[in-house]
Amino acid sequence: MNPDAQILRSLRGAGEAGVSGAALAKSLGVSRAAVWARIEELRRAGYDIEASPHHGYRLHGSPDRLHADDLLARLGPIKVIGRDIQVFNETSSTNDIVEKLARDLVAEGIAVFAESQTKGRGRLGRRWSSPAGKGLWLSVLLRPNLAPAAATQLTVSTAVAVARAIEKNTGLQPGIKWPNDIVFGTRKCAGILLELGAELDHIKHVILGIGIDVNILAEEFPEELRPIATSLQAEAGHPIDRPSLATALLQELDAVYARLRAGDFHEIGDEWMRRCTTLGQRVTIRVADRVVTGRAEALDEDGALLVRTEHGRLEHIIGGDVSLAK
Ligand code: BT5
Repeated sequence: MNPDAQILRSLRGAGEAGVSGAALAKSLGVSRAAVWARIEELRRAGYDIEASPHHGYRLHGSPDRLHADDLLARLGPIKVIGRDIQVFNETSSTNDIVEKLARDLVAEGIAVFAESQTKGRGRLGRRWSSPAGKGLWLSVLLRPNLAPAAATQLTVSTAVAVARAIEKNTGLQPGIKWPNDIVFGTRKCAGILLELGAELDHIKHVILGIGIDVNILAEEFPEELRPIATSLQAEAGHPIDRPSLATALLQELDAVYARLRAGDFHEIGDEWMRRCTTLGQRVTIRVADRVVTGRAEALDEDGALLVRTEHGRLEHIIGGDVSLAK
């Protein structure tokens, strides 16, 4: 962990008691003057750090900005996801950045955030609106030991992690609409985009893109999204702290990924079913040029949606757009 992350972790750990410059200097193995210089730099980045002769340094507040060192400092012990973090002010799409990292053979677990994306994308080349400083727009590189057909497990697990993080951090209870929407009622507040690098029988890497609308006011959405989108602030009635939501999200992603690797998808699948607003409904699903209508009955062990059609046949659906049937 680098010095800024260590300083922020010590300050957060110490709370109101504060931590002395001498103690920080000792744990970092640098001079007190060097600690002071880092503290000044953190203050310039918006951290409200008090220095007093009695308490040493105390952290009173942090900026509403994502800061890689601060996220690392907040994360605590994780297994894979969040081992390394990068934050960009602006990029085309965080999935593009992670795609490059994947090609450079970077290890799995790195998470890349951007404060804004100029070409955020959804599935099938759709656009994803990603205004600056108002959401969490991130991508994570994974190298799971899964067959390509089981990739839907990752989408389902990610949806569970996103829902858990939102719940933990805001007290709100979002629903999951199969396969990749996090919703309040009929409005979407988060989406998931999985991009695979795969050979016929195994996945080389997965780029897990997640977009969460955090502090966007209803009237700030582009007009075409207003009827279908919502944000956590709009639902909660107050702004949400993005760095702490980002931390909770990485922790929950790490936890579900650990379960998935241990072969415990059924456990995640059960939680998904409890949170899912699609099950039990009559749905219409567009899969490429096919339309399937029926009752959404369950999820199978690969994360596919099982739909009972009018003719009594059970269809396994592994991707597509779901809408409620009339
Ligand atoms: C998704 O696609 O829901 C996947 C969204 C993934 C976005 C993240 S952000 C970080 C990473 N980098 C990227 O470039 N992408 C990922 P899909 O199910 O195809 O939904 C796309 C549709 O959602 C659009 O056609 C709009 O109707 C709607 N939409 C666009 N922006 C939205 C927003 N900010 N909030 C809610 N809905 C939105």
